[in-house]
Amino acid sequence: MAHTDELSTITEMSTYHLVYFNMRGRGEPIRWILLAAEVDFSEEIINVFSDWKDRKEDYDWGNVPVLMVDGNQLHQTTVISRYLGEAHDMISKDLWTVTRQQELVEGVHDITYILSDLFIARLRQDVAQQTNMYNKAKGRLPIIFMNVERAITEEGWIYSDEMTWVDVFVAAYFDLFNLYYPGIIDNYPLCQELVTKVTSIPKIAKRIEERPDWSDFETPVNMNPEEE
Ligand SMILES: N[C@@H](CCC(=O)N[C@@H](CS)C(=O)NCC(=O)O)C(=O)O
Repeated sequence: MAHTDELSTITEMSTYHLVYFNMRGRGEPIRWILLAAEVDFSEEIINVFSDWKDRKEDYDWGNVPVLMVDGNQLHQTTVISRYLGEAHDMISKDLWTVTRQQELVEGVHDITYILSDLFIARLRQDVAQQTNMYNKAKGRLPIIFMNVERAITEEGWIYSDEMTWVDVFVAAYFDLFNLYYPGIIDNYPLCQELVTKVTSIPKIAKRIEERPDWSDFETPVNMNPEEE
């Protein structure tokens, strides 16, 4: 992955400010990549229920996460994550490998749209829609785990012999998915091992230990209306 010396110098000196809700959600993979890269960053936590309506228009795309890079807004979870990976040399080097990695990243990230529909339905007490989304995600997750399982190399990383941002991104989401659907990762030993390795990175382990409890919006409690 070629980037010029000039660009590398700029990114090494960049300041990062992550803006997200009082949730794990799409903020968590970005936080974990920042922590794995061992770079300084500040954070702004917006309360989704009380403060978001007054803040939404501050952001070019009207949503978060936003990574402020030297004061510039960067949007889109997977783009922010890839940018940080490139800027801090947590990337594979050839085009086909990074493309296959991105394929998995997008496949994993797609689930977030189903989960957010589920949480919105739960908030609206729309039981039919919540059940539908719960089952949709549940049906989709094994496909995701299976594809990642197949992509993990003997060294234990995704299409790579060393850790990249993709491993951190995927592990952050797998950690969340396994909390939402307990035990869903159990059939995928390589995925489990990947999560264990990433969550053992000291700064990430500390984040997991200290992170706030779930917000009401995204809590795993009462995910499945049929179980209540
Ligand atoms: N494609 C965007 C989706 C961002 C998104 O929908 N964010 C949600 C929070 S996770 C949001 O800002 N919701 C509030 C709103 O749209 O008003 C990404 O991947 O970052």
